[in-house]
Amino acid sequence: MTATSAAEGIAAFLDLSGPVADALASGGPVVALESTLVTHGLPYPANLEVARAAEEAVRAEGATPATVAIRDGRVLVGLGPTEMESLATVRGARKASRPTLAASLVAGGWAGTTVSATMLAAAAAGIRLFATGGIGGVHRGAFGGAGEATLDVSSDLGELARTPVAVVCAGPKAILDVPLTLEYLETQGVPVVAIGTDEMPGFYSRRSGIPAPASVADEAEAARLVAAHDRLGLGSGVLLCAPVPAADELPLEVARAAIARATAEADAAGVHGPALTPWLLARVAAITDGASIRANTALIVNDARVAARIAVALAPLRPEVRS
Ligand code: PSU
Ligand code: MN
Repeated sequence: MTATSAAEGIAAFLDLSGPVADALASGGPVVALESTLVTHGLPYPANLEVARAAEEAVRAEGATPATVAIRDGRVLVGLGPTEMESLATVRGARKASRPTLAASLVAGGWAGTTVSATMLAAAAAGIRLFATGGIGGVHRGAFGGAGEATLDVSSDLGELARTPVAVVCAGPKAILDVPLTLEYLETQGVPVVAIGTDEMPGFYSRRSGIPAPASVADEAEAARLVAAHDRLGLGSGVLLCAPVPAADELPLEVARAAIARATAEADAAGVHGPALTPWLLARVAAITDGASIRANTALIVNDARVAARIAVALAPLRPEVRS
């Protein structure tokens, strides 16, 4: 049977863990977590540590974590400890996004789900909040500039435009063209909201030097905004941005220099396509002697905590429990 909507189609591939199924059935707060940052974004064992710590941070706030990943043709929503370990250590895991979702399911084995694929799974499962590190966006040079246009724009942006899930991140990844990413999201009708600051959080760094399109004071206000956006039925997501904790940030100048070098090296090496983001993250980690990994880990855990607080505040604002 051909499904008539992504929610209906993906629902047939979902395997919810016991705790996630229970939480959803009772209308409790649930936070989806993605897994490409585990399979492609961070090296072992930092990847396993952050996956566990992000789940712990969600639980500590009274919500249920639901890490999403693909295994053997099924979309798992909620992983047990053994599954988490396999995901973090398996070699050759695929990177599943909207364009590669079908291939990742057909291939068998493990795939990490990117922001776009995780949003699709969350929406199909009835999960409203989702935490990641940094969303994908418009890569530098995507629309030309010094060289030829690459048109490398992450499918994360199209997903935010068409799937009603609120995504908490520490800003678009700093390896991107952040101003163009914000323009693209505005064109696509996606609210971009910074929490507790007027500036866009800069992923590895608290600051970016770029004004945020909108701001809220705290998680409670963010929850009210998400509830209002939901009631409008616009069908799109919301992007909520929380800065990396000060103790673990990369100073903005250090991050900028490392990214400039990594980007030039990627150009020279001809790296492009889905391999580009993981390649740049790994190069920045090497150039900063691992300092970027510490920042990346801290911001992911912080985003999970913030998303859980919003999910808890949102639960009473949304009495209509999905059946
Ligand atoms: N956040 C991180 N590390 C990551 C990612 C997010 O801290 O590796 C992943 C997300 O899964 C996001 C993906 O969707 O990077 C973007 O990849 P691309 O630019 O190829 O669309
Ligand atoms: Mn891309």
